[in-house]
Amino acid sequence: MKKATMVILCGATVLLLSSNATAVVVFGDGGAALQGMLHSVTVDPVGNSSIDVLTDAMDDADDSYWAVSASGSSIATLVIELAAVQQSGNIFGIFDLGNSFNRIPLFDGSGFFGSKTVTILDDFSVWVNYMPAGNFSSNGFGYYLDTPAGVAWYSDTALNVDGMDHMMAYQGNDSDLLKLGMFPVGLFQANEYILAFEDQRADLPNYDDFVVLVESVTPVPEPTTIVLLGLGGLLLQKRRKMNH
Ligand SMILES: [Ca+2]
Ligand SMILES: [Ca+2]
Ligand SMILES: [Ca+2]
Repeated sequence: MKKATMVILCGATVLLLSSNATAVVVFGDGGAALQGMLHSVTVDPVGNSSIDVLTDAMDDADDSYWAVSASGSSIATLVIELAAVQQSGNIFGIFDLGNSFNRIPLFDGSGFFGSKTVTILDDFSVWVNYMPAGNFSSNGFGYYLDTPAGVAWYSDTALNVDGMDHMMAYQGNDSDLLKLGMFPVGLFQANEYILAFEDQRADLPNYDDFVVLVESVTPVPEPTTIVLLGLGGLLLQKRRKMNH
């Protein structure tokens, strides 16, 4: 058992060194549980997802914050479908990009399948299934999983008490056909993402505790990235001015 874990870790290190473009994630189980879950919801190719949970995960820096991608409408709506819950008691929801304490719960884990429609209006009021649910400071948001242990895990790893990545995100590949619970079969489109959470405080997670499919969203840069880019731009301008 120990030997197998070592091999996975070594493999990951080698891959990290050889390629910066490929996101490599260390799973405690080599990705078996989550990969099996994706296989089980894939109807074409039947039982064989073409998403590789190890190599197709988004970079952790890119999966922290999101916005609704629907265009040409002042009403921005995303749909979240529950794919799998391992343990009830977890609460999944979205939080304000500007304030991680400002959270809106969406699923409480009591049901195994369900769908919620989230709408963010021009005034950044947030509506769930067309009922008022709260107010954000922008149209940017992150995802969180609150656990019965009293610890919440965020898509922004910097907010996690153990400093570890608790959410994997996989973008639709425009080819696989998925069937989630009672929902009709649908193409896993490029504006759809599967989010997979790990609810334990563990060094080697398997990300199979809460899995949802989110539709009509697009990742946005982390605030720190924006700030750094802004600072870089200012410094560049200053340098240019000094040269003139
Ligand atoms: Ca992540
Ligand atoms: Ca992240
Ligand atoms: Ca787990």
